[in-house]
Amino acid sequence: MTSAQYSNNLEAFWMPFTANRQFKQNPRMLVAAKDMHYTSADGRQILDGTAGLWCVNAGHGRPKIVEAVSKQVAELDYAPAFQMGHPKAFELAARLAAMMPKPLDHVFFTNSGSESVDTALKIALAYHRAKGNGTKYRLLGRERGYHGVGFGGISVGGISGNRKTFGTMLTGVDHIRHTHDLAHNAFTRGQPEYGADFADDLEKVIALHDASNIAALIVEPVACSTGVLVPPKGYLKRLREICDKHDILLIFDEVITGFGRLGTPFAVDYFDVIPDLVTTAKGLTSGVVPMGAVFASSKIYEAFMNAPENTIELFHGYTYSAHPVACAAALATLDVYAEEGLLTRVSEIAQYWEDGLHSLKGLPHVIDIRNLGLIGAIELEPIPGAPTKRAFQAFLKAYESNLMVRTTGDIIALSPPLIIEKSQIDEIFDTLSSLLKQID
Ligand code: PXG
Repeated sequence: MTSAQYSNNLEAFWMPFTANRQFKQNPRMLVAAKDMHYTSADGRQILDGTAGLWCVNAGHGRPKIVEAVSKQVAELDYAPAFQMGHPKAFELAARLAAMMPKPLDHVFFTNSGSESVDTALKIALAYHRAKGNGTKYRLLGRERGYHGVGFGGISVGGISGNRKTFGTMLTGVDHIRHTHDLAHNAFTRGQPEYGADFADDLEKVIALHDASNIAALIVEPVACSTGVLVPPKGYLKRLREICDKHDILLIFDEVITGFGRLGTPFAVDYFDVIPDLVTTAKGLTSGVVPMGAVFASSKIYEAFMNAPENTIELFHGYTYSAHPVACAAALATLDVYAEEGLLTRVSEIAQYWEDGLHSLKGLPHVIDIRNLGLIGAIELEPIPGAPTKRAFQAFLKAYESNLMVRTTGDIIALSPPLIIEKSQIDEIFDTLSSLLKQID
């Protein structure tokens, strides 16, 4: 068979998180990408309203990153990271550590957000054990949280569809309540005033299990995949205080909020709350090569450094941890971010984004609009008896109208590359405004 014949055969690829049969009847194929646009197989320019899957923060096809990756493949294609090293891994870790507030100054490399989450959960358990607190084995997450698809991530995650068919998952896990409150907070711009007290649910869960049995709480600073739930003012600070009081590690999952999405390098900076561990991926390489990184505080790293010097301190890592090509992509991505001020650029356009997004209030089916930084969500009233159908129609119509959006449930989610221009923000909301008037 020729390569064209192979690519016309859609059967073999079992697509992730996709309605396979529906897609294969009417495929949406992307063949190229540059800056803010994809090119579809039928030759259209599609405005990327989602930075791929929330990852292409620097925009597509950036020459500096392309060049760094090409050069690296030729120079050092692979090097083991177990008991061996290569310079770019250390350079990248040092640069990343310098970007994070102290004391988050150590970096463990992974290949995805899911692996970053599993890594952080394992470090949390092993940390307490290293400190002589081995009974602290329980892990806490939050309802509606998304922490990837590993068994650790779905266990602490709170999205029922991602959990219900996978057996018992991790045991010893519990969840605090989510922060969504349509009755009080519908159409709030930015962070809601109401709801800091939702954090007190953590005290309830601690009272139930006892702090002596709890290792860590993981939350997304802004819960994105579930449909963008913005934390109420004061909520994250309160979680930090409660964790401190009970010697529970706080993990921020910044797989989406990391690398400029909120107008600061990390959500840690935006909310001025410093967790013990931070998980990242996506924007680290602007999606060009898979890579994740877990930031750990010096307190955690030092707790592992007490065993005899010739022993491995943490029995964890991946064949591709600190892969040279991923490191080269990340270093070039950080250069692009720095040269173009992209990690703070969103602070300049966030108001324009918010105004455009909230101009959709009052259109048919719209029951809530939420935003923070360069993230937006439009929640639609579900069609009775057919949840998700209305938003999926919007997704298809948007694609026909040369705009890529994401939908989850009946929520349209937006997170374009950080290089977006005001005219392109207008284009996104003009397209959505006209299609919302057209769908059933
Ligand atoms: N944590 C968070 C907060 C995430 O958003 C992961 C972990 C897992 O990352 P990996 O690299 O293993 O996929 C994510 C991923 C969507 C969408 O449209 C979101 C993600 C992935 C794909 C689609 O909401 N988030």
